[in-house]
Amino acid sequence: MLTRIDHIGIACFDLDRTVEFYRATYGFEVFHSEVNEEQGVREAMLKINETSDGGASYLQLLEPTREDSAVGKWLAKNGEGVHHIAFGTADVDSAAGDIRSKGVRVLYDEPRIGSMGSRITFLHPKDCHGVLTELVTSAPPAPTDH
Ligand code: MC0
Repeated sequence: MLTRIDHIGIACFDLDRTVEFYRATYGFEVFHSEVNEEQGVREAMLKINETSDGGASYLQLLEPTREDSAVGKWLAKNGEGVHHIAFGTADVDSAAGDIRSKGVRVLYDEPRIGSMGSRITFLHPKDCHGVLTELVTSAPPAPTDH
């Protein structure tokens, strides 16, 4: 059902400086960046590796776009660091339903739009031993011209 670590979300105060740290220290380059206004984040995805399910694993660097966003509130309380983990699945609706049936709070009634057009939902950290946990179904690859 859950077939990979899709990403690890890392909260930071300054996205550009944090991207530069990961580039200079480890050689990781930005694969994709975007602003997600609904989530209140500016983000950079650093691809670490492809995975055997056809997906990939990323580090996701997150800078809040507003103080009252989830990441803004978390940063004010905790400072920089790992904010959440995300598991990849081919079917986020099914995975969320299955996990909800086990008594874990799923935060959204319907998945929302995440990085790179993915569909995402979150599990409450208090039901997951303190770890904010995200479920992700990647967007299908864009059709290629032949
Ligand atoms: C909050 N808590 C956490 C936490 N955030 N614990 C572990 N990890 C986190 N990241 C804990 C707090 O310490 C607090 O515990 C309790 O949960 C309630 O937190 P709060 O500060 O009062 O905040 P709430 O309740 O308003 O919101 C917490 C909640 C929220 C998890 C429901 O952050 C949320 O809806 N998160 C999901 C969306 C999200 O995180 N978006 C940003 C990434 P105590 O013990 O003090 O009561 S967007 C993203 O990642 C997208 C773009 C993508 O992947 O594509």
